[in-house]
Amino acid sequence: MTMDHSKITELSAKHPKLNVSYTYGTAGFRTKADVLDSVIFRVGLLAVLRSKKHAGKVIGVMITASHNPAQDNGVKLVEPMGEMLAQSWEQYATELANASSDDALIAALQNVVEKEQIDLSNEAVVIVGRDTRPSGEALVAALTDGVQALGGKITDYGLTTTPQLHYLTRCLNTQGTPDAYGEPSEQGYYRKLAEAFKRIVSGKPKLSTIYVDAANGIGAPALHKLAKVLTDDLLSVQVVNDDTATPTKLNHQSGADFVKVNQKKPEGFDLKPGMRCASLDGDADRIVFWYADNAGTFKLLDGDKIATLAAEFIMGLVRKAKVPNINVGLVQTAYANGSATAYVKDTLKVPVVFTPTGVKHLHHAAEEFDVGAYFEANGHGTVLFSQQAIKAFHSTTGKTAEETEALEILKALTDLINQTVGDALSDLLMVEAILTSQGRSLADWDSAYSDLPSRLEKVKVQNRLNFEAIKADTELAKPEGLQQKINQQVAKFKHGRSFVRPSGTEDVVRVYAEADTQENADLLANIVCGLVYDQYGGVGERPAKFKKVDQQGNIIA
Ligand code: 16G
Ligand code: MG
Repeated sequence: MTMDHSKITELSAKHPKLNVSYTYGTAGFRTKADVLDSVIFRVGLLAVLRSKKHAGKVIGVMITASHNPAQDNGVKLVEPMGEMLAQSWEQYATELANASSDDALIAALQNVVEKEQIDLSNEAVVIVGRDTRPSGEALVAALTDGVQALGGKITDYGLTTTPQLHYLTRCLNTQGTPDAYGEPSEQGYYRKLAEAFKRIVSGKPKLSTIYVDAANGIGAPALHKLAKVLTDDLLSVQVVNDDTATPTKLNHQSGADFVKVNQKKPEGFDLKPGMRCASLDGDADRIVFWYADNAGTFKLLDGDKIATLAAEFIMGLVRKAKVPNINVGLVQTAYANGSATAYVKDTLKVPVVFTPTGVKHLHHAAEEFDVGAYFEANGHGTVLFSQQAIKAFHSTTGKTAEETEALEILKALTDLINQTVGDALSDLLMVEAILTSQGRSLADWDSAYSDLPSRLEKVKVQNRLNFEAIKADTELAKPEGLQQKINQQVAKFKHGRSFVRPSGTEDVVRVYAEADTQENADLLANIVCGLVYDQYGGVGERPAKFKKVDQQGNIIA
């Protein structure tokens, strides 16, 4: 069987390539929505090939730009078991997106078919979901053309959160098998989570209301629906920032990214001591928690705090249930707070593995453990259970009431926690289930360890690809000399740590700094930003707060 070149050409003509160059990066393709039409069409073509490569298994496509502003959009491919696209295929995605003519496009497709030895007579099935961005619908139409140009079938699931689309993909591919993951529908997703949550919290006193900032995105309607299925007696949720009808409000002064980066509450909250709050991002795959302490000071519980809460709780259950040979591990990135890493290693005595930024890296590292918790500080993460662990939980019989209860909770957690990708709704219920079980407040959870003050900045540079991060993003191999200069500055600060890496989602380099006080963390960040801007190709207006450093490393302004 061969590809129908005339059909590809005919449909491709509806989606002309613009004079823009595209890269399938950490978060798939992500840029201004108005330059994405041809890219999404071509992703449709690639999704068909990926499905054929997997002998007709369903491939997921999610159209979202997460926490980016409303005018952006993007696309990510999802593998049959719900993971992110295999890294070896990212290059094909980039090649297809940049093919400058129909002939080049067909040649690029042919190249994938040959290199991957794809049997074109296989079926191809693609599903698509999108977030609430106004550009989403037209992009789904472009994707549909791409899928049909190669003879694939496509089902549009409409508005979904990113993790729901991952869930649906896995459910469809495992339906009717011993690995069946759940009912492949949005309601099936809510029912699965609600039922698992109930198994953990029933009979325990309900916590006070949790106020969830949904960033005016898809998480808002999803959470409203989940709350309905959960019923009031299990969890009291109030959804704030749920205006999805006003596109400009999406992620505006709200959402997990806003709260984490600015370390302050989002719009729409009259924050009082004792209130329990959380923020989702625009596609509901991140969550952070926050509250005001008795003095009214804003306090953030980020991905690191979620990871340590989960790891500690699950480890305790495994011990109580006396399930043998279960190793628990935690995966972090360079953005993990130094205190979090120390707490995990020294207090919890759980091994920590570091990977570069980006879920695909963390996810695979977590799969190496029986119970692998991975969280980025920004709130994206989940806990993975190996098949062996799940089997062990089911085949172990508790000898005491305590053992039996621990086993029941472990089993429920394997259903409650999304096994495909970090999921804000699932993580919300996981945290609430743990806190309910422990009868614990946010402040008490927070007291496990104190974060070192930190600062995250970004610098616009001529070419961020001149910056090459190594050692799980903790150091730079390029540009020449910069790492030594950073080291020289870091050495001057107590508990100092700083690293620079090129962003995978924005045309900037990111600068992270940590130190003993907020003032020092800010100062270190501004010194490193100044170094990058002044000596390594900064562009645009120079922020006044960036420090100037002479060749000896002394601050001169
Ligand atoms: C994307 C990644 C996230 C990462 C972030 C880094 C996924 C699903 N998301 O949002 O894991 O933390 O990019 O962004 O992989 P940056 O490269 O711009 O700093
Ligand atoms: Mg997101």
